[in-house]
Amino acid sequence: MTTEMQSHFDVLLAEDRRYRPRPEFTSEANVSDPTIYEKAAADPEAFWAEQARELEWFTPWETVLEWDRPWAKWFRGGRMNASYNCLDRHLGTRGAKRAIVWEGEFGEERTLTYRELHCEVCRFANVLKHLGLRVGDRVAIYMGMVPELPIAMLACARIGCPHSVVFGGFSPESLSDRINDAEARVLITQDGGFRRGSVVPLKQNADAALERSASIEHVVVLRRAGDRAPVKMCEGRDRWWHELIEGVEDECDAEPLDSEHMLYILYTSGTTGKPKGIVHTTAGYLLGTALTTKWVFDLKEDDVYWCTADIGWVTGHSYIVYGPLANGATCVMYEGAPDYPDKDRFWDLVARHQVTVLYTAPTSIRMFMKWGAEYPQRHDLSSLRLLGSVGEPINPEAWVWYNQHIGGGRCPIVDTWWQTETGMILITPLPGLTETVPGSATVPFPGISASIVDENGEEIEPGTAAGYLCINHPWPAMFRTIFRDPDRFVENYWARFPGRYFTGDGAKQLENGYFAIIGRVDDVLNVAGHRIGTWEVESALIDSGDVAEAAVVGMQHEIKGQGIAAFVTLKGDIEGTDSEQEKLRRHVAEKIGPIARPDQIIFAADLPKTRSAKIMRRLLRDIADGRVLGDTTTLADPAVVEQLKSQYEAQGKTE
Ligand code: 7RM
Repeated sequence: MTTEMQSHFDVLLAEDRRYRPRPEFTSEANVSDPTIYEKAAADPEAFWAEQARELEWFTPWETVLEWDRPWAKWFRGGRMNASYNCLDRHLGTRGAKRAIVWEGEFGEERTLTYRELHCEVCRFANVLKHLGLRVGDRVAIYMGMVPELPIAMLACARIGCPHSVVFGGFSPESLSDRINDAEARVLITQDGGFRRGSVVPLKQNADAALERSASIEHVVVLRRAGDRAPVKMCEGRDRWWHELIEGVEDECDAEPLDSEHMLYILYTSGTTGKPKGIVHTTAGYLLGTALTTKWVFDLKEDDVYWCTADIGWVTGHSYIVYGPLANGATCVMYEGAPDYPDKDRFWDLVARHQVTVLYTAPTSIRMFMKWGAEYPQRHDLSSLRLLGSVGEPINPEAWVWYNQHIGGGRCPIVDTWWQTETGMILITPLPGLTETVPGSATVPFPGISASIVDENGEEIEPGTAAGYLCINHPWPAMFRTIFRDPDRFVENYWARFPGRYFTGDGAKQLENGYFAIIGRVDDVLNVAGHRIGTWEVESALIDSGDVAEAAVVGMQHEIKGQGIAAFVTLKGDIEGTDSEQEKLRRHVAEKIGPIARPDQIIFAADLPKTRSAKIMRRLLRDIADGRVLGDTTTLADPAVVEQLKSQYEAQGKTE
């Protein structure tokens, strides 16, 4: 941590930077009794059990928690179904209520009531059964933001087939890696998706992926782009969605699944190796996401809720699909880009659909800030009553701008900290109770215990130093393992600080106990709220064939929070030209996906290494951020770093 950062934290708690909940908000809030924290802390299992009774169970559980560290079983003996809880349960009271209000990039609209959504999910679940899928078989889903994506997920959940959703921006190779690891039998995709007016050729990418993925027996293709994305259908393997559902029964019993039945796998970047398959199970996950949705977003019956994430990431899984639908909420879903056709698209959507709760990422907020307040000012945003932030630390300037220009100064902001692994929000304000402070996610959710520890695992006193953020006790939506790699699960998360879950984040507790998250302390970057392993980008660079050695580090980026800087040593006589830079950038984008495209590529004759030949990333980070260089005494060859620095200054170019 830099001294600059230290002073940044000291001012966070200044009196003029505190936002108290307005009494009008508190009096109507879902949670307004502050003793909830003590009650939950006194007996977390009783707390979770009480909340779990709000869900619909086919068979009640026998034990709330079995904790054979780090292996957790929540609600053992219980049977339920996530799709049933998101749909069937609402039919009596909310059948005609809007579940999904979808808008395509070109402005077309589609509304699905709970009854209609139930019907579509049942039909598609029957289709999946007819394709021969049985409980436990995995299904890969590679789609854009269309209603059929949540329909496909809920259909899988209904028949007990874990889904593995792969973000539509990922490359064919990323897709096939994920299919192969999960050994998926069916792939659901679409002809093409729309983004900023152009077509993303999803089916074509899927075809390329399937050249290396033998486990897939059937491909279901949704028609979305039509003539704009011509596809080749592979005889005996590929079928159109609309043909398959024709005449299929619209009733399909929800499978009564064990509480610990695998609901889904979602791949996320780690420190080394390929992305890891994060495994979430049924009952605990649904409880965690449903309860946090209700309490953190203060969700009421007539709210119109919009989470702007893509369902390809965990935020979309937990807070577009499972959490909101379990609450019977009306959810807005938008297919396209925020600047299409113009930079006011989000605000146009908010005003037209009368959105009341908006959940988005700091990267987007910083982008809106840069575009200027004139865009939100074009629209009436007075329907909004609560704002959320997720994915990265939100800088106080962006927080204050969000509050003023989007929230009109009247909406509480919930800065929610959580991870793919945690499944549910863990550190967050409760909007009717918690005094907020721009730049801090505030306090653990009721029933959650978090600490900051030092190198030796000793707890650090609030208001003193920064350290490692850990969660001290199991929570219901926690991931249960890494798919087919239990050793890595233990090693990565539970071994470093015995007795605690290590998040991989650095953080500090302010004097009042509030948590301020600094960012990842491992070799994982957070680019625009998306996790990318430095190792993945390095492998992609090496794979180009031109690179002898590569070291990738994060660099400060005005909008994305973190950008990607790659220090590269080229092979033999390959020259470090502009076109070589462009070639490498393009190669990484093709290999992983456009989100991994490096912002800077710095060619270097040598990389700074210790005498034991470890690349000193700390120094590279200092160079990339233009800081005074840290300690260089352990370098094998101190001249390398000076040379690098001057090379960087001469050729480093940000896109
Ligand atoms: C939900 C999600 C997780 C990483 C996490 C942090 C960072 C997320 C916040 C945050 C500061 C926040 N899942 N992070 N939320 N940092 N304040 N409110 O993003 O698995 O993709 O990423 O994101 O570093 O470890 S994720």
